[in-house]
Amino acid sequence: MQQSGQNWNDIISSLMQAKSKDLHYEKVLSSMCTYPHPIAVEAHKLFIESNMGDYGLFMGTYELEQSVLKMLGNLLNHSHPYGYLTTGGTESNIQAIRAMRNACKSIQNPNIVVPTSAHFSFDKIADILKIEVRKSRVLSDLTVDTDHVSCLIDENTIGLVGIAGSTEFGQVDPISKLSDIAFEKGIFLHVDAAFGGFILPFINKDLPFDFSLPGVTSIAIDPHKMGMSTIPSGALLFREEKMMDFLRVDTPYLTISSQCTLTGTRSGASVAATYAVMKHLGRDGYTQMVSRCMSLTQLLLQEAEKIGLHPVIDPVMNILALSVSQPKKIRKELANQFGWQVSITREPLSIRLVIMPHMTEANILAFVNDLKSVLDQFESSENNKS
Ligand code: 0PR
Repeated sequence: MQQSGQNWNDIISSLMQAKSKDLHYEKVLSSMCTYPHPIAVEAHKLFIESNMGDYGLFMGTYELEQSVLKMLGNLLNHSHPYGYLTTGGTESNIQAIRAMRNACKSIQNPNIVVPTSAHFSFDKIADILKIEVRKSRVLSDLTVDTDHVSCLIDENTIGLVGIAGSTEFGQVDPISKLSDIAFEKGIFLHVDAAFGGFILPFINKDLPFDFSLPGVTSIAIDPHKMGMSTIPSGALLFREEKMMDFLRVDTPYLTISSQCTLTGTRSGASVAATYAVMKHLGRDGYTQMVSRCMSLTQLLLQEAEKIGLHPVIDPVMNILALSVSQPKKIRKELANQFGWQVSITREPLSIRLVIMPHMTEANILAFVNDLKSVLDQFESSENNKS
């Protein structure tokens, strides 16, 4: 750090220089985040100093958090859920499994069963919580094979995880079957709806995933993904209050006597942002936004089919995975020649496109045009070789 302070003009110029190197979301088809809603941004700014780590000092923000939990409970079929607003899906997943583990202290070598399609936060969980994470195979439609889940359960299994909107393919596991298994075995079931939680309640698909299923004990849902809130905004909800006690530590010198959260200091700005955007959009606003993303996904699918490409699965959500022969090369060329950001999936290999609210019809058409041009170049270089 330099000795004397800089003036704002100099600072803003270096900030803007840095920002000019950041990509704009318009050409990003690889992200589950998007521009936050302007109302969320305003609310975030208003509460910028609020620290939920010591919420006795910020009782107004605490009340907003309770309102958000109530709204999320309403969305997920629980009239009075317990939980808190996290930094995102990773923290929610860690805390859900930590609560299970602490609830089963008598089990020496606990394990959980998650689908192979689970987000990599479960690998962090294995490492941090020192718990065995067993991976269950998926069927050809990329939903978890519940017969295999049952095979992997033993006397040390404390819980299962189901995904409602998988990271790579946007697929939804048969949560109601997992709920039956968990209920029957008397073990926990955590649903990772970090992405799908703000989609499934707004589309007409018979894919139950929430607290309406008796075996579901906790849910992760992220306002900073399809909820249009600011980063960092996640949420962890439990069916029962006692699960919070398994996370509780004493905090003797704060205005509150204990904390159930993973982080200490915690953004109250994110709480206000999530409250504001949920109040502002309401069910109608989210339904409109999600249905627009789903229509754009269908448009992208139709246009991709016109150039001879096929989806790995019929998109359930606003994620489209296209089977192509050289996904890594295609990804590179799309970025280098045209500035598009796409990602690739592991198994099966494909290019993965997430159609977030920042996408437009014009951009979808432009993207398919550029994708065709990359595929044509590959074809002609193959022809030249032979
Ligand atoms: N669970 C699911 C189903 C997820 O898809 C993700 C993240 C998480 C949990 C973890 O959430 P946090 O990252 O909020 O802790 N899914 C995206 C991914 O890892 C996150 C992301 C978002 C990645 C924007 C890139 C990006 O540009 O792919």
